[in-house]
Amino acid sequence: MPHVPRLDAVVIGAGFAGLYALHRLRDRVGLDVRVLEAGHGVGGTWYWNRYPGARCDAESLFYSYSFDEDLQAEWTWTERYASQPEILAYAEHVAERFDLYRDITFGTRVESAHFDDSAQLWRVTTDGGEQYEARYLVTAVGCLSAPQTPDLPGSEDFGGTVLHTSRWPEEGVDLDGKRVVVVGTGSTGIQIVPEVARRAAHTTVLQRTANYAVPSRNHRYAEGEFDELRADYPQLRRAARENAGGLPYPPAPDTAEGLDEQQRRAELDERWRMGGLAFLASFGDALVNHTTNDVMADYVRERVRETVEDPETAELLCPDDHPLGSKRICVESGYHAAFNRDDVSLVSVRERPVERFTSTGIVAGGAEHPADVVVMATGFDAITGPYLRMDLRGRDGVRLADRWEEGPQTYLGVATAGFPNLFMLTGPGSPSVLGNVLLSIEQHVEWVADYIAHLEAQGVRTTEPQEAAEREWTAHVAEVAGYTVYPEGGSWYMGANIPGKPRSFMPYAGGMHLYRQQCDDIAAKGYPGFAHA
Ligand code: N01
Repeated sequence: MPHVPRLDAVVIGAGFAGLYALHRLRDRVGLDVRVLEAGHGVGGTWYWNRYPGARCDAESLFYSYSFDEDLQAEWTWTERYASQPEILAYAEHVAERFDLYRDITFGTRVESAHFDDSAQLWRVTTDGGEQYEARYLVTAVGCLSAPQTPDLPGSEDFGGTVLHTSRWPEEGVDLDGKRVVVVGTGSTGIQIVPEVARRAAHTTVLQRTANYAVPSRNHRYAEGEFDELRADYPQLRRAARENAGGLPYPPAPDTAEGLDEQQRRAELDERWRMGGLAFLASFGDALVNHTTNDVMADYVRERVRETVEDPETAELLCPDDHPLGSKRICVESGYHAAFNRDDVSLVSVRERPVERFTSTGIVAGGAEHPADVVVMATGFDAITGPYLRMDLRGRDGVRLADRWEEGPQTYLGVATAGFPNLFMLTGPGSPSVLGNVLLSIEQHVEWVADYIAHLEAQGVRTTEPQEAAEREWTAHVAEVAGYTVYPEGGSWYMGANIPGKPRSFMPYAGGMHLYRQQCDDIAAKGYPGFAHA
């Protein structure tokens, strides 16, 4: 019989959530923890997404851990928006600094986790056949970690290279002088296109949906600039925690309604000048009032037409079928301007889709596009995908895929009924991706670790949500989303990018600050809504 390690907790994933969960559960709560990670290093999304141009669209100042004063005092970011290599280096630094590596097993993908009712344990099996037993299962699997590639006929005949952006090889890809086709114009496509255009002989961009993209205004920090910003950390971190998106941009008018054209423009010009996601916060009701939303959308379209020289291309790049922000807004550095190059072409695949590969290219928009490299910037089976691609089974062998057949159901986005001692970090029904995800991660890890410490102190063996509490929370998540424009975008937030996936707005849109209050309130009251045994 192979030896099966018995642990207090198995954590799946060594991204920012998994790293902090390991630190908190091991070093604060005192548990014996093992992290199982599919990649060969820490960093999660920043380990996998190595494509040219990959960087964070939240400012480095906010997209970093706040839990340790010395860490934040000593780490220096070099750019306003950190690039993938810099964020990866930060994750590695954190893993070293808190001595995390010794409890992480790399190159190990969890294939299944089954709850054993009689032993009251999770039995975890990996792709290498190893097994683990643990009292707690903590999923730090990320929201955007299950890549989605369209299933196109003819791929076996294609003589070139096909790559999904989130599986970009560590050694890079030689794009110099190549004919490159990029499929997809979400945040990833919008980041990679200018980089590809700089190197390729010809770049063809296949666009199904034009997305709202605002300029990043990224820059390298000048000498001493970051030190000055960092000096404000106590206040900035407080402000982030009190903010709906965890990104405390300067205060904005409540609405564009009732303002005259000049006042609206002044606000939008200022936000455009600031760059980045601050634009989404130009008016307080941007995501709940169509009048405001239309004003902002018109402004973005106007700026696209100003930037892109060819009027037909400019029109194609103007988003026109969803409210601004209902699909994740993109942050660009030279995306629109790239279409002013002679060697970059835009092809709409809205009416005539991407059909198939040939031996020399790809057929899309009714024509064949010769290609040496096809880049699939086609996104992810978001939020629930990473869960449902594993074989997760709770009490009585019930499969999570069956429980969530009509969409995810959770209590606080942290736990799901029938799956005892399973804690999801940034799970469906939590704010997760709707803002500064690192702050979401910290809040989740701290809340879960405190709860586990409570369970340990009380001698509780298992906890799971009561079905009524879960129903109520799931209905609340849908109700809050219903007040916003979010459900109107055919987005990955809604599961709309995956054929056959149930449509429901998966993140909690009520704001990170209010979510935090609700979680704290539940903890203060002794965790109502959970059943302890
Ligand atoms: O994925 P997406 P992503 N034929 O799903 C198109 C985060 N992120 O990797 O919109 C043709 O947004 C699809 O078209 P449509 C961020 O949260 C952050 O870009 O479905 N096209 C769409 O254009 C982001 O939102 C950062 O009509 C097809 C694109 O592929 C999330 O990750 C950077 C197609 C997919 O866009 C996901 O972004 C990068 C097909 N068969 C990502 N299938 C930063 O921090 C799909 N598409 C900056």
